[in-house]
Amino acid sequence: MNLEIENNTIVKPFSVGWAQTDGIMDDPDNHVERYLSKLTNMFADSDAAAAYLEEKGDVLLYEVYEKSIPRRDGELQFCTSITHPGKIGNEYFMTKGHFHARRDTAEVYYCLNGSGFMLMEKENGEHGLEKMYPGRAVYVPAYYAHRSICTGNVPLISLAVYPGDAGHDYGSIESGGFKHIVVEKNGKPEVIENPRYGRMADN
Ligand code: M6P
Ligand code: ZN
Repeated sequence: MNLEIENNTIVKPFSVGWAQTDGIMDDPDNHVERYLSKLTNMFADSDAAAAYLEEKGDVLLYEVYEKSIPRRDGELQFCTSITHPGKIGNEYFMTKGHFHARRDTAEVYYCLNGSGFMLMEKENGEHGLEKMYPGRAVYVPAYYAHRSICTGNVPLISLAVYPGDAGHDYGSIESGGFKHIVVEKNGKPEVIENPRYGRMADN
């Protein structure tokens, strides 16, 4: 991508529609799909992830519809995030999760459908877990990595808005993971310590 051209792009006023129940944007510039086969290692029980793939085949964990907005200070990125229902072992389907490359940038998620959690963790271990359900908005402060987790039977759909130049940093999450995970226990979601914290990249 040529950043110089991108940074000089003039954004004209526009609007876009998307269905509240399935989160599909009418006219997206980009549609990202994340499948289990590429993400087995992000689950605490990666053996259960491999077994799931073997038994049921590949499955779409989550997807994102977004408009192309210049990645510069002053603009706002916005997209819909759709996390599908399901579990690997007892851990719910979720997004990869990321820090913002520019750490001093926040994000707002407004839940449109489904139910679940937003897990937020700072590099120093401080964390927050907020419930997501229709009509609820979550504020992810600057310096917090964040991940959407779907704990219901239908997709968790949110609108996300964040600074134009925030960027995504997946590195430390891919290698170390989040300190906490959300699992089903006695039929209900529960947050526990991640048994593979710090060594998610190991097999
Ligand atoms: C939300 C936003 C996006 C993000 C997406 C998927 O829609 O936060 O910026 O890309 O969720 O999450 P991830 O990038 O962690 O896979
Ligand atoms: Zn973000």
